[in-house]
Amino acid sequence: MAGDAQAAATAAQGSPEPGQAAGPVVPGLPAPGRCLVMGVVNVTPDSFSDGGECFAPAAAISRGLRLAAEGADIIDVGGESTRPGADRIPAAEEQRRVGPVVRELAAAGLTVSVDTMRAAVAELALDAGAKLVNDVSGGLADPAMRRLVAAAGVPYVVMHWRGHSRTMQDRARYDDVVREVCAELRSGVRAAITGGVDPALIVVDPGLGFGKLAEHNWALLARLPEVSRLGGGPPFPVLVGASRKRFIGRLLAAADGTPRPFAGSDDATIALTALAAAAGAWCVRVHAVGGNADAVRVAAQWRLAGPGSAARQDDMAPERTASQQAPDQPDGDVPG
Ligand code: PMM
Repeated sequence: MAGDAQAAATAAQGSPEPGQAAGPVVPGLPAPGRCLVMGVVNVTPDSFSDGGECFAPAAAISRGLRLAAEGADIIDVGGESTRPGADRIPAAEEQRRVGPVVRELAAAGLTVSVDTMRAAVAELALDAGAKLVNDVSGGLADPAMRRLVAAAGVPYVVMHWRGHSRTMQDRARYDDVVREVCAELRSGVRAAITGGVDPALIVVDPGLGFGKLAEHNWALLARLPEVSRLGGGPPFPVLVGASRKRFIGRLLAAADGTPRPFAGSDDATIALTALAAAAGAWCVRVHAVGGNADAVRVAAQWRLAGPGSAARQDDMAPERTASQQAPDQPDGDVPG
């Protein structure tokens, strides 16, 4: 039962930090009573934002340990670049990249998630000690993924996704981005639940930058409570991955229009973290942890002090139960 599972998870992971309001809880993961911070370790030569820095396993492991020391609650290890235009790599190469890093970080006692679209990679990572599967394709890239996650009984991030990186920006066409992303996420969540995944273990993610233009990302960020409820229904925990994405660099462009480089957008990421956490986000996925770890604490205090506190109707307060079924709103005429 989700109620029991959530209570057990909270007990296992410790009580909320002093003075913190309860937030969404995902069984088996840390539950400090505030928005979680997920630190990114990309074991790739060519990622979006930090490509190449952690390609060697030793560098990736020490990055993960450092991010945890700086306050990351979860370390997200990925071996395949998802930057726009990227080509896929073979599954065996992805396994070779993430396996040793996940194993070492999990052995050091960290909560590790694996960022992969492939069931075979997720399986290897779970065997190596990962506790969460972060699937940017939301179950669309590999038909075996939902079965694997259901059998493993681990938390599962269903991200909004319309296709692989090579062509995803061609699909950045929406009439009403929030409505369409919610509807498409609803289909992914429903498929996961139909495939046997416990609804209490599902996290949703609007997929910022994946088949989206800047205006789409901003609309989704400004309406996170609707994303959490997939347009109208009980809330799911929401993961937000805005860190170092191009739409932030464009916002901060120089007078001549040159986008701000990735590393120069960390302060803006911290601002977004505070806003997302204050709106009730469950977790933020970030590259530079320190300032974001401070921001989620500021946001928790902000929520605690605000009118109605964590029970506000307009946000993502925890009211889900295991009896929650697949959301049943119609998908409408959303393009596939
Ligand atoms: N973004 C990237 C990779 N993985 N996972 C989730 N759940 N959400 C995201 O927004 C997300 C992700 C791409 O960013 P990176 O290359 O900077 O890691």
